[in-house]
Amino acid sequence: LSLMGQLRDALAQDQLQLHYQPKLALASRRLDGAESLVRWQHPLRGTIMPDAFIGMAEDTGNIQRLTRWVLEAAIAQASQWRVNGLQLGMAVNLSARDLGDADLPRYILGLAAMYRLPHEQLTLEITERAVIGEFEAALRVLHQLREQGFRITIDDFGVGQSSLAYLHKLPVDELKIDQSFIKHLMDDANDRVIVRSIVELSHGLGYKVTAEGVENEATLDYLASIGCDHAQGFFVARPMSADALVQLTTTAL
Ligand code: G
Ligand code: G
Ligand code: G
Ligand code: MN
Ligand code: NA
Repeated sequence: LSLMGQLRDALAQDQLQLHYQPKLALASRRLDGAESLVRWQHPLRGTIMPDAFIGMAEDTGNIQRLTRWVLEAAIAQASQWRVNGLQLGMAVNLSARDLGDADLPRYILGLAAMYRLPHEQLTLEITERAVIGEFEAALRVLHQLREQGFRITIDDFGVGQSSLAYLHKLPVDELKIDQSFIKHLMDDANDRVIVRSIVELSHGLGYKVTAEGVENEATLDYLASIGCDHAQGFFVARPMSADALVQLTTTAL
């Protein structure tokens, strides 16, 4: 049986699992959130990473079920942390197809109510690509989510076919600078110009800004010095289990 055929079973048989990558607030140097990243624990092939099956899920009509599974698992986890006294924002990646699901806002609203999660603690990460296709429909979904107090982030900012002309038309709370601009930041003056400009653009439009792919301390310090709000990356922490994340946030950094 192809992987495609097995994805449906994976959903039914609880073979999916979430890892969480912490997010560091640069002003306070505190971990104050996490991004959920899905993995498929395949009984024979071991761990399969999302790049190998998200596109497939989109092509085979399984993405709606997959996204809804991820949303419920992530919201349940954030709610659990909250009950245990840990205030951490939770970010969930949406795929391009998800914004064509007109019922998504109602589904998310239902989960937030069921798990008693304050809406501002949930962030939906979308890529620029996601809003280009069915622009009007995507815009409706995003507006409904944001009106309910959920947060919207543009993920991988700077590498999509984004147009600055429509950026300000999107209901957005945050830009996440793509890791390709961050990786060589301390060796590449041009990347520093680009990153400083994105930080200024974000703040000028009233958005927060996160840098992803931070792999060393010099980069972290530089980002803090230019007023970037949050950082994510292997230097801060790798994606990890929920338990490992709790350990990390409760021990001093
Ligand atoms: O750590 P990593 O290999 O997990 O992530 C690879 C890619 O898969 C990233 O672009 C990430 O946004 C995407 N991804 C991870 N988890 C999910 C998910 O639950 N849904 C969607 N649509 N994409 C995800
Ligand atoms: O009452 P209910 O279980 O639906 O609320 C769950 C949580 O979501 C509560 O903590 C409540 O404060 C929050 N919440 C409910 N509706 C909204 C809303 O419209 N906006 C925001 N920001 N939070 C809401
Ligand atoms: O597209 P998105 O930003 O959602 O995907 C995050 C992806 O980036 C995941 O695959 C995650 O494991 C990976 N990632 C997170 N931090 C780093 C980092 O510091 N370096 C590298 N190379 N990858 C990272
Ligand atoms: Mn992301
Ligand atoms: Na990203």
